[in-house]
Amino acid sequence: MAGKIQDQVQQASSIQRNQVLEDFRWAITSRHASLMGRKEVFMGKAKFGIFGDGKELAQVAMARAFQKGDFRAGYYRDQTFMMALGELTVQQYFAQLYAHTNVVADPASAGRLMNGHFATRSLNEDGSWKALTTQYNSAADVSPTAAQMPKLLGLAFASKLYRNNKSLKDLTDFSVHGNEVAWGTIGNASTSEGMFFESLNAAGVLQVPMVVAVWDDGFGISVPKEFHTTKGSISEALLGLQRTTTEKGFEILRVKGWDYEALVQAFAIAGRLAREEHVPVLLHVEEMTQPQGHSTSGSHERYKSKDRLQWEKDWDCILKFREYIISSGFATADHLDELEAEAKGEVKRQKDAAWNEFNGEIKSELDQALALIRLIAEKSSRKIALLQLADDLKKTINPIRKDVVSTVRKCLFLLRTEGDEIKKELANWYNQLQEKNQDRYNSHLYSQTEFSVGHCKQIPAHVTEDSPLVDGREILQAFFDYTLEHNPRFFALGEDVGKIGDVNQAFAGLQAKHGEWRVMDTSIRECTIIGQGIGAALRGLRPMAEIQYLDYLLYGIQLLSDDLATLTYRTKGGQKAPLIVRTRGHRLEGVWHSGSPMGMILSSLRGMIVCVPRNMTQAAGMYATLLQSDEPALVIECLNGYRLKEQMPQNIGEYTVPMGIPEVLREGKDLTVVTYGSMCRIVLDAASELAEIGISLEVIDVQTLLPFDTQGIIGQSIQKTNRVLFADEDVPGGGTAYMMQQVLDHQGVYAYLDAAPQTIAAQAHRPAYSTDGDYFSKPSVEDLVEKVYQIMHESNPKKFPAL
Ligand SMILES: Cc1ncc(C[n+]2csc(CCOP(=O)(O)OP(=O)(O)O)c2C)c(N)n1
Repeated sequence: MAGKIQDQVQQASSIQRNQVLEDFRWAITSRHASLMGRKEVFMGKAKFGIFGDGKELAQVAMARAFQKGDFRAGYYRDQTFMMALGELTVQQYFAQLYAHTNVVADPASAGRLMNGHFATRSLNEDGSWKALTTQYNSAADVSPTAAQMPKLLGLAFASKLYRNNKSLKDLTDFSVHGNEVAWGTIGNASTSEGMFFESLNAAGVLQVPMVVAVWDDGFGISVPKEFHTTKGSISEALLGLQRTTTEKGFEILRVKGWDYEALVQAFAIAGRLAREEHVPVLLHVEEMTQPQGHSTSGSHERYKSKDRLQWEKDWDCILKFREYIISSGFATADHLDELEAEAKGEVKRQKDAAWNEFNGEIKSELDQALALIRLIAEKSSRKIALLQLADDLKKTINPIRKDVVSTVRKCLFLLRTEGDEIKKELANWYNQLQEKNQDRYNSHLYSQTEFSVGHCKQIPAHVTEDSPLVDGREILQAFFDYTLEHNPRFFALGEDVGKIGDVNQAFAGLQAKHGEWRVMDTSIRECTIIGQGIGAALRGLRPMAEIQYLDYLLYGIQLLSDDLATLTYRTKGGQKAPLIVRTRGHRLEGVWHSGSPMGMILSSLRGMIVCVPRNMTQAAGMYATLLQSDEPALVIECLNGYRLKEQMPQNIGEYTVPMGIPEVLREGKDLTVVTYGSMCRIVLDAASELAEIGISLEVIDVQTLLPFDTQGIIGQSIQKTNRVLFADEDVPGGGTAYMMQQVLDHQGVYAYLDAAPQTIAAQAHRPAYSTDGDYFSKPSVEDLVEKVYQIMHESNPKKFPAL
């Protein structure tokens, strides 16, 4: 018996020794990756570098507490953590540094992002979900500091839902009883951002399993922490969040970034509290260092004192780890030196492999280009110039794709007057290469799988004469009721969405009917409402996040733009977050309750679907389409449409409205007006008035702005009317300019136009208050009538004399 216990003790201590040495190996591997990474940038082999040196020890500790099914949402310092988990090889790390566009070489971003942007792949190649509970997961990083926080909240919130919403219990690929922890990392300076505070407060309120580790190295680039944080310490500043024996809140832990044992213990405690009790934890890791400074963009000698630089050397976490290992008797200095030499050799080997693969692809393209140019040169009258271009290309040091393509394009330009026979081969090769480059650099803005909106089933709304006339909001209410019943993954959240069923009553009674885990209230925090939705959508749920009024989308637009809209693109189809953002806008009064900032939306949300339904029947059909697909979307309902009467379709919940297909609301022959949303009614009223004086308008509702008229319906209309006016209530140069550009650039209508294409929009300022304010700020029926009349007058002044 005694022998057995002895064995167990020995086994335990050998496991511990293995663990410590394994952690040392990852820490030192990661350190050498950082050191070599910086050199690669200075040798001109990579454009920029930001590294995780000085933060290694905390990350091996975090990796120990991280379990399958868990999610990380962090930032650019986390290479050690990803390596220790086995989710990032050194070769992949360098592939990203070089911007290798192959998704196998760089599975996180396919060369689309700066180095240090980590992600695991949640999706199979066909866009279907992998079993997330059987893998380690990292949400895809973004560069804006603290923008990882709102989705971190959502990732943690998903566990809360999976634990409490019994109808989700079969979704075991996504959660096992909501036991998954969402682990966040953030730099100390970035905790000054509003998103950080908003996310922490929400996590405390919601009591979600979220661990936030703050990597505190005392600086935010050059600015010391006293300038960033009250009392110079985020854990001090946030003491009010600390839970007590009687009140829920956060657990706040502080630990030094060089203290291995304390780190392992702290992360283990944090993980347990979050996982078992759903208590959020703030883990403030202090006394971290930055041996090579912030990034390759500058040197920290410029702003750190000599004393500080010396302190950073003395308290380097790897140095301290070595001391700890030796003093605890886990290994001798010689043994650690050996391990380090091995790790260094391995980093070099993998770095070289990454470079050879990256460079090899380019070199092969370069060689092919050179061979073709030289061949053609022999037959061409521009021989000397072509050979010169080829020679210049050959001499380029560390050539990149741009060098090859730009040389080939110059050659083709030189060859423009020569026959096809001479240049055909080069031109064909170039076209094929450009197809590949399109895929490398410009693909996956939207889903390229069967889960895209384009693949959704089209089912028309079934309305008969007997279909009852109801308030528009009742159509939405019936739709949401149906969807809550039929789709267990669907839930809605937002300010006033739960108890009263949103301020316009589309969810009225649905919380009482379907429960608080399906239809829920949030506090006033647009940014993290969206983050909550993004995080939950990343974990297989179908959230509908409500922004009470379109004007307040501004609080969330940064996150939508930087995170949600770029997600498919920046992971090259590796992750998806099918979040629907629901809001209402257009046509009320005053600066903050009537906006229609479509230009802002259209410019910043490429990568999302943007729907602008003219009524609630269309809105419900659009929601049905979106819920069939996996693409993120913004739907802007008409604020003045909830009480207007519409006929209730018999197949509510099932009919769909296709994306990118405009609808001709009124046929006409003199002029096409292209519009959407609330403006449809104004344009239709104007059309009726104009009909009385013999002007026939064709009125088109575009229905969705992204995608835009994928079948060229507007162009066909212009071929008939030969005149076009784009109308909306955004500022001039906003939504109307976008629509005009889409039609002119993509629909070849120039030759059919008898009059200059024109726009009519609101005044350039935000609208004035009250009905009069609306009338004088936004396009009215009279404005429309006069504008159209003016265009017709220019065509036929006799028939339509000047006003
Ligand atoms: C919203 C935003 N503002 C500014 C930057 C530029 N920037 C990148 S890193 C950084 C400092 C971050 O410091 P800290 O959070 O302490 O993290 P550390 O780099 O020290 O680990 C700044 C200002 C950014 N990426 N995003």
